[in-house]
This record gives sequence, structure tokens and C-alpha cells, in this order.
Amino acid sequence: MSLKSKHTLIVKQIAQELGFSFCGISKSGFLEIEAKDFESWLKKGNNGKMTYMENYFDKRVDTTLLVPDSKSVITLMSNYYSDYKQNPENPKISRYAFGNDYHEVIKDKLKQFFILINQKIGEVSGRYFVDSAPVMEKAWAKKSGLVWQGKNTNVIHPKNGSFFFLSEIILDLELDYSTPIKDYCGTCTKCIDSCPTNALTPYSINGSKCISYLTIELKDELIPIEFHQKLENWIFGCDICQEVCPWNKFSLVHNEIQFEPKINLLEMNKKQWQELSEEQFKILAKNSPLKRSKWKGLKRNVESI
Ligand code: B12
Ligand code: SF4
Ligand code: SF4
Repeated sequence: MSLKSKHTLIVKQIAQELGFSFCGISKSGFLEIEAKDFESWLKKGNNGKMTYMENYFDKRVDTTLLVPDSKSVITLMSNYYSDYKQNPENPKISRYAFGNDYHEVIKDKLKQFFILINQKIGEVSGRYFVDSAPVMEKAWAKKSGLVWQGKNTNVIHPKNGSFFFLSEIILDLELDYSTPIKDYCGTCTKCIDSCPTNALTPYSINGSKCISYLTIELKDELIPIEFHQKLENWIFGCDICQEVCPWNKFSLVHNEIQFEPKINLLEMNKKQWQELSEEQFKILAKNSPLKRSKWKGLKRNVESI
């Protein structure tokens, strides 16, 4: 076995030890096709008021500019699927926010991953990311052969669906690379047909119309009135285009204790949300992604449904 293959094996073993669901690797570099698509997405204004998406364009589409001397992008997937069902009459929270904030949970694991690579392989440098950085995470997950990108724009694993977080380790170490898998959406259009705000066209999203954007990303202003009737009780994110996806019938419940549902938050009815004080919110939403919208933001969302 070549040294590169040995290192690849070590990386995949570490991923398993740390509880990542899947690990795929591709060559660090310029994302030529995605750069063009992303540029036209921005030109159409599909990012709405997420102006941070316009920053660091060159680095976002080229990991060798983001992490100079990098050779490999390791993509890691973390399952967050929970079969806990919220009462549909109550204000709804998307599954990814049932438990503790994934940014913190996964960042801790990536830190350990990096230490273990340095212990088991030798001195390797690089950086790790989860969500917040200018990295086209879905494009890298696709490239590394783990998933295809569905018409709802989420990436889907053929055996376990799309309820996964993505994260990456970008390294100056050469590894064995995988090739992309095929697209299994076929003639299905369930996600597009079910989106209440018509945010989707096949393989593309108008972010500014997505409930996830309206309830989380749109800050310091009211949710435009034309969307109020369409929120279908969602007050933090939206899971509709994933719930209707036939590939999510294969989802398995995660085994990450930190993603266990915070029942106290999830079982609140509208009246309880309306009466919730800022102090109570701080206690209930401790370590939760809901902190991102703050008490004020959630109150606005509750008043919009
Ligand atoms: C901005 C953002 C959003 C925005 C915009 C959504 C979007 N699809 O981009 C908003 C706020 C709406 C959002 C919502 C959600 N998000 Co978000 N988001 C991001 C973020 C920060 C950047 C994504 C990005 O680069 N968008 C830019 C556009 C251009 O990218 P794109 O949609 O992939 O576009 C490509 C396709 O359109 C393709 N394309 C264009 N034409 C064609 C034609 C064909 C035929 C094909 C095949 C492809 C194709 O080219 C484009 C460029 O590659 C990433 C984290 C990251 N750093 O990557 C998380 C991320 C994508 N989000 C995530 C999640 C979980 C969500 C939500 C499910 C949360 C929720 N429950 O509310 C929803 C899902 C909504 C949806 N249907 O996408 C996960 C997705 C995991 C997965 N399995 O796919 C990510 C990766 C975060 C993470 N680390 O886990 N999100
Ligand atoms: S998350 Fe909801 S609003 Fe956003 S695209 Fe999917 S179905 Fe539409
Ligand atoms: S619902 Fe259908 S079209 Fe949409 S992502 Fe899933 S398989 Fe693809």
C-alpha cells in the first residue's frame, strides 16, 4: 500500500472513531463550474440580505486561496436526524436545531481530529471549518463522492438521506481522492411542489424567499407580510423540502447525545412563546442554535405565523 493510501486509511479511521457518519476526500483547488453558478446566483440577488455571501468570492471558490499550500479537502458528514415529532399546531423548529448548536459540537470534534492527524501521521498543517466560513461545503461533499445535490439544493446521501451537517478539514497532505456519484432525483419534483414560498426551481434556491432565511437570517426587520400566510407555523428554519424527499425515508436516528431534542423548547405552544420572557428564553435556549435569532427575533417570528 502506498504512503498516500495509508494516510487515507488513517484519516477515515479517525473519522469513524470520532463518530462522523461519512468521510470523503477530494483534491483541493478551484471549483470552476460552481464558481460560475454561484456568481450568477449572486447576480440574481438570491442571497437577499445575506451580504456575507458576497465576501471573499475568490477564496470561497478556491480552497488553495483560502488555505495556501492545501492539497486535500476532507468532507465530514454528521447525522442529526431525530424521529421526535413536534405537535404541528405549535410553533415549529427545524430538526437541525432540536439539540445543542452543531457549530460548537462539530468544531470540538474537528479540533480533536486535527490533533489526531498530527499524532498519527506527523506534522500536517491546515484549517478546519463548519458552516460559517467561505467554503462551498455542498460542492466539496459532492466532489468527494459522498452525495449528490438534490433539486432542493441540499446534498443527499443515497443510503441515509439529507439530514446531515457538513464540515471540512483542509490540509497540506496528499490523500487518495474519490469521484462524484450520480444524481438520483430522476423525475421527482416533490420538494419544488411542496415549498410554500416557491423558493425552489430545480437545483437552485432563491434564498430570500426561503423560510429558513426569513426566520433566521433576516435580522432587525419584519418578515414581509406576503409570507405570513405561508410560514406553516415554522418559527426557526424549515424542513418541508427535506421531509417530502423520498430519500429521507432512509434516514436513521443520530447517536450524538448533544443533538438530543430539548423537549422544553419543542413543546411550547404559541401562547407560551408569546408569554416567554427574555430571561426564560436565555435559560431554555442555552447552547441551542436558537440563540442566533435571539429572543426578539423569535418573538417576531411567532407573531408572523
Ligand atoms: C447560505 C446558506 C443557506 C441559505 C441559502 C440556501 C442555499 N441552498 O444555498 C438559507 C438561509 C436559505 C439556508 C437554508 C438552509 N440551510 Co443552509 N447554508 C448556507 C451556507 C452558509 C452557504 C450555501 C451556499 O454556498 N449557497 C450558495 C448557493 C449558490 O449554493 P447552492 O444552493 O449549493 O447552489 C448550487 C446549485 O444551485 C448548483 N446549480 C445551479 N444550477 C444547477 C443545475 C444543475 C442541473 C445542478 C446539478 C446544479 C446546479 O450550482 C450552485 C453552486 O454550486 C451553507 C454552509 C456553507 N458554507 O456552505 C449552509 C448549508 C448549505 N445549509 C444547511 C442546512 C442544513 C440548511 C437548512 C436545511 C436549514 C433549515 N432546516 O432551515 C435550509 C435548507 C434550505 C434549502 N432548501 O437549501 C447545510 C446543508 C446540509 C445538506 N445536507 O445539504 C449547510 C451545508 C450547513 C452545514 N454545514 O451543514 N442555508
Ligand atoms: S426550507 Fe422550506 S421554504 Fe426553504 S426551500 Fe425548503 S421548503 Fe422552501
Ligand atoms: S424531493 Fe425529489 S427532486 Fe427533491 S431532492 Fe428529493 S428526490 Fe430530488
